[in-house]
Amino acid sequence: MADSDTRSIRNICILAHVDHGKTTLADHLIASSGGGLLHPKLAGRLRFMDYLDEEQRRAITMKSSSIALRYRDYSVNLIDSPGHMDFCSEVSTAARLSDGALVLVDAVEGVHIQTHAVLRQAWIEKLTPCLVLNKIDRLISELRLSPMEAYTRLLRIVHEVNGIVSAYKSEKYLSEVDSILAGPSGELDDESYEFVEDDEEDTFQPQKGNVAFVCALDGWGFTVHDFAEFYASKLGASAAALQKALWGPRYYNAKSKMIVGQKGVSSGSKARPMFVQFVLEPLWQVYQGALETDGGKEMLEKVIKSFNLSVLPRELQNKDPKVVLQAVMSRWLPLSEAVLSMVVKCMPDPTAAQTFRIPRLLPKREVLDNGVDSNVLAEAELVRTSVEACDSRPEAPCVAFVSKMFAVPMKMLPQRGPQGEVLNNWIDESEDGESDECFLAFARIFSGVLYSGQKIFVLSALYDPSKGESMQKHVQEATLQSVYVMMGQGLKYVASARAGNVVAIRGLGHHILKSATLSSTKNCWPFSSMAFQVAPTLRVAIEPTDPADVTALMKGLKLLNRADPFVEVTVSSKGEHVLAAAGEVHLERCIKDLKERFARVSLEVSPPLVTYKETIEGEEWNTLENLKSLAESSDYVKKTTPNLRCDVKVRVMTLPPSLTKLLDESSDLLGDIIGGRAGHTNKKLETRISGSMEDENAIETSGKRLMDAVESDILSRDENDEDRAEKLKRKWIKLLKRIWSLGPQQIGPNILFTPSSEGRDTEKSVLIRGSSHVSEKLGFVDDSGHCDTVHKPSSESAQALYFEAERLGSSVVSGFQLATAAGPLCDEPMWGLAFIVEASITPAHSDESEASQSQSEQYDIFPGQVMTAVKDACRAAVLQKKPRLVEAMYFCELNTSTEYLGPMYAVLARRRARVLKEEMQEGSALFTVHAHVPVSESFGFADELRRWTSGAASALLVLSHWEALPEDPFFVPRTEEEIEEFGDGSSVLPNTARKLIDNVRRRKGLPVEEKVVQHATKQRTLARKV
Ligand SMILES: Nc1nc2c(ncn2[C@@H]2O[C@H](COP(=O)(O)OP(=O)(O)OP(=O)(O)O)[C@@H](O)[C@H]2O)c(=O)[nH]1
Ligand SMILES: [Mg+2]
Repeated sequence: MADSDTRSIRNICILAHVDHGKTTLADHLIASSGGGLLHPKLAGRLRFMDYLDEEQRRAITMKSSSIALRYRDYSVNLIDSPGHMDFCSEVSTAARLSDGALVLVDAVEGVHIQTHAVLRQAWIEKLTPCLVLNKIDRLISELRLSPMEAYTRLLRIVHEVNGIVSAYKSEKYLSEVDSILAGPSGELDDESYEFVEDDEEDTFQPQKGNVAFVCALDGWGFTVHDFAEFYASKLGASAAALQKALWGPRYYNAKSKMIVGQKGVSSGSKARPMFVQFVLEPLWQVYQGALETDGGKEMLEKVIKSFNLSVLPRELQNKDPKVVLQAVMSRWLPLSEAVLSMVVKCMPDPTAAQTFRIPRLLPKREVLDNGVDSNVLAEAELVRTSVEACDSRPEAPCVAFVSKMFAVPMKMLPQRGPQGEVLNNWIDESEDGESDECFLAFARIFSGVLYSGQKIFVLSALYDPSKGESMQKHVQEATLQSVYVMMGQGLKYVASARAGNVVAIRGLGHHILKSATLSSTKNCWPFSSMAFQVAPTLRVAIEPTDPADVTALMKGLKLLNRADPFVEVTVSSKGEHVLAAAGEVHLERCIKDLKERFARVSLEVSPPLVTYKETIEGEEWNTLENLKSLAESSDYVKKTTPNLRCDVKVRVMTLPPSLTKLLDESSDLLGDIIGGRAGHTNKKLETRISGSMEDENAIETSGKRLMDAVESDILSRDENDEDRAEKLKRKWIKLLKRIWSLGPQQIGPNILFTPSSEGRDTEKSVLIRGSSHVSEKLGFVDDSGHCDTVHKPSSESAQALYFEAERLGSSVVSGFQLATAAGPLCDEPMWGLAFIVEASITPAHSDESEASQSQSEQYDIFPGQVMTAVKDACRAAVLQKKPRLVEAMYFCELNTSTEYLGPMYAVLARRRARVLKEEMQEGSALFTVHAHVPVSESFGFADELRRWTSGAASALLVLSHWEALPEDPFFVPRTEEEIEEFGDGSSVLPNTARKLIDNVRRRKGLPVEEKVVQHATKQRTLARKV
């Protein structure tokens, strides 16, 4: 094959929000160019790419899969992707392997959350996008818009999509995403319009031919180019000039036969933009003629005649006007022709694409170490150059990227090769020889030629060729068993495949868990990791119904983990197998796969494990007096160790909210800086570039960000009183110099401050001071010397006590860690709290018997006692200060038509949702509602919504933030008014917070205070009747 072959390849994916019609569009492309795989009659209804049973049953796509099409002289690898939020990881895997993206938008529903997400994905992966506005038919027959109204709507969507892309271009996208998630102020439309004012040219311009208007269901579609060609001869203008005029405010002056701008039309005239006049109006006439007026076949016949369409008379006589309409329209404006010619024209071939995608795929690496073999680096550079050039010669280094592994049943593998030879399929690659599943790698070849039987290196994302032998564990050698071209579910065996192609590879099941780089040489950098939109959040514990099946379950989980790029399988501290999925639909499919394919045992699935946090009510951080009194006030909890040698006093208050949020979000980075959570930070290490320069920057910026967070909170509260705000700020700066530890796990959103150093030590008692070492690491204090200024006692016994106090510092920290890891309400981690622990120790009593003293020294139980005392005191302090439960919240976007608004609100109310914004979509009867829904209430939410609104409402959930429940879980009526309102408390039902707490406690096997006899009076009545 010559180089021209690479030039005639297009690798494209279809991306969109759920249900906007991706798979339906794919059907038509397959029917026309798939070599007879799909009969045109079935196109749009079969949903060929949704070949899994579960996908057909639910009518949504759940995985991305590829199919090789042939259009004219081009070979097009088409990847259909899912639009549901639960499967967004599959969008990442699809985008990595493609060069172009068809971004679909439903013309009725417009831009949605997932549209933003896929545009972002395409932008990150440097794909060339084309816009496809689908479901144009709904504008005519469902919304009954006039052509002019429809035009305004389409214009708006194109505008909006351009706005989103240009926001990414100007790198403002992060703040924009935040504003959507923030909800109430997220007036997205206005903002995105602003971005359009950018000097940059719009990405999507119908007059340039990269926007198609289609109806995937009926199989028709067009770009402006198609109409320009048609009218060119009629109007006597050049097609190129017409194409430019067929979008935007361009008008046709019939008298002068001129195309004029806005100024050229008199205000009173009924002039419509040319797009309306020449494109939409004829369409509307055909549709309305066919569907509405009885026997209105004239319009259709006119079209058939003027375009010389070959429609069979049999089709025209069909009783169903929709069928007739479809037959005519799909011949007049064939969908696949419109879309594929746009793809071929506007999207780059692999050679062109790889030259500009290379910075994203294989970023240039600076090797600092001089001791590296220059040959290695030279070869790595050579490999990079051949990827950049998409070198498809056999002698070029072979490089491919595997974006996911997927399992297919053994029986699906082709039995025969292209010449009819029998293929050796039965080399069993599964560990124990029992599995009927075969793992294939979904890969794109970026350079060289890949062939069956080839020996190749599998590089993990952490591999570094310059490090030589020490990198052994990140590189493996594998032999490729077979290479296949994918045809949806089917696989076609090929002996070899060249650069620029998308293939499935067998033989890597043991070597790759999720993704990897393949290379014929070890001297090659791994491709950069893919970007995922969210992390798996829904967790359940799984156990086999029959305990004897536990090995099968473990094996099944291992297979599942490999087959699904987005599942996380872990073992909890209690020894349960915990499965984390992206959402309910995803989870359900995972369980089904486990039961039916991978483990084949019956399973018990726990209710979702929702995590909560615990905090206290109040804004003490915001009042000067409280900050001051933190050291002195009598508002503390005191505990004494059993040997009476240590008194622990604990005070607690809340942290400013922004500080809490920041601590929580930057836990990975803080972990690196503080060096606390070794082992947990792997994820970060992968992407982190080591080197002292970066480290120092990171420290400086994270320190500064903490300060800024506090400051912004202070300013937001004390706008009017600058003096007070300034004082408060100074106080906080001082306080931040005293951070002893963060917790839980050394990096959580809770802070332990060192006790104020003013306390005096005496012969009889010494304070455990601790050190502000976290503040030092964050660069808030320069040296640790300030502790030494404390006057040290002189006598020998007092000095011994002093050293003991120093040693006991770590016990205080451990106590704090334990307390923040498990709060008093239901053993969930604490959230946003500041603790000050004053623990002072006294000398051992001299009258203690020698024996007991030597015993306690031998086992040294004192540090343990201090730790327990600190832990108990911290927990007690929280209980004393109005404890509150904190729960995770989803941001939820709902769409429904007006008549189902009532039932939808009813469902929202039952789910404790808080509505943020509701608005009617312009020009339609659709309502969009934004709300916050607690994660704990979200299970079964989508199903309930569907049931109550007869499927008319749809909802999408994205994890948003943590929020404290305002209710007091221990509420009992006390004041007179409360007693008047609630009675003496015997009939008060537990409030939501209490119910949630009790549920968690029950799950964890903690004691729950419950009344065994709920309604004693009722029981008495029963008894009397007997
Ligand atoms: N009226 C109308 N309906 C359409 C059109 N295109 C698709 N649909 C319908 O929209 C629904 C969703 O279509 P799919 O192709 O499954 O959507 P999808 O984007 O693949 O959905 P996911 O893969 O689940 O994200 C189906 O009921 C289609 O029949 C269209 O042009 N007009
Ligand atoms: Mg689909």
